[in-house]
Amino acid sequence: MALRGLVSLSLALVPFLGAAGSVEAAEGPWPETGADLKLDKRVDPKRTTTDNLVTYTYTVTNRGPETAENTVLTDHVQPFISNIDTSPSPQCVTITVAGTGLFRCPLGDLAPGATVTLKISVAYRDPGTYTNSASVASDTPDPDIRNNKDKVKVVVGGADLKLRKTVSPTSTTAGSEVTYTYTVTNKGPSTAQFVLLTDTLPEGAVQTGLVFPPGWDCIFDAPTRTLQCDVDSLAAGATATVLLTVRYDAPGTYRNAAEVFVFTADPNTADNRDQATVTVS
Ligand SMILES: [Ca+2]
Ligand SMILES: [Ca+2]
Repeated sequence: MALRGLVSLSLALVPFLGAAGSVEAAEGPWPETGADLKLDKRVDPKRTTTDNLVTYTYTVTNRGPETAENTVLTDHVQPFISNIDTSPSPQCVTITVAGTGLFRCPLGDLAPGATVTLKISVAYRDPGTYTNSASVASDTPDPDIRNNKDKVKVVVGGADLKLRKTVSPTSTTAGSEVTYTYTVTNKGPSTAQFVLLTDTLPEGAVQTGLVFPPGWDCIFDAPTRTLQCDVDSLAAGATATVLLTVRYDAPGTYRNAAEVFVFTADPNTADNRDQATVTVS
């Protein structure tokens, strides 16, 4: 399912009053005064790929003993999301500044023992490691601010394509055939969508053969000496090999680079290009 650029915010406010004392009892004595807010933040899944939703879950607990007045949850899950739907909850005000994902959720007054759970689902467009920290605060003094923040990390992978180009033999005589081998590997972790391999050979190259895998579409344009191959998708871990046979009728050193492009975000484009050299005598 294509979720590129899609971000949804769904907030489920679940007040849970009265019973938290027994739930929290194992964590030690409660403070004498103020309102000890506690935030727990989770993300699921912790590893994902571009365009797939990850869900952040926030659990805010008032460990008491007093009511936490004007409690506010803030987070910055960003700057990697393009849009946030603020409609599901009027209690949460989303602030989007130049594509950032700052948001704040006023939770009102939280009674001692109250727990509120919120969920936010986002899709990341770009691969990377995203660490973000949320915090909770109120107008009531908090005897222990160490538990008011929580941060999580999510790793978003793309499709890291690698191209290797070789030529055999590397030296030959004028009019003899040489074969270029293009090996395209998807190092993952996502499926690569819309892969394009292109190579414009040096002047003088005359194509004599072309072999490519099932599912691929390859053409060699003689006037521009350009090879173009594409495939709709290449699974993570998959390798495809294209063989192009040419001859050079004039002596010389022929060197050029081929390149592979992919619609899915590639976290490392340095290995998307490779060159080969053939010497013709
Ligand atoms: Ca606290
Ligand atoms: Ca790459």
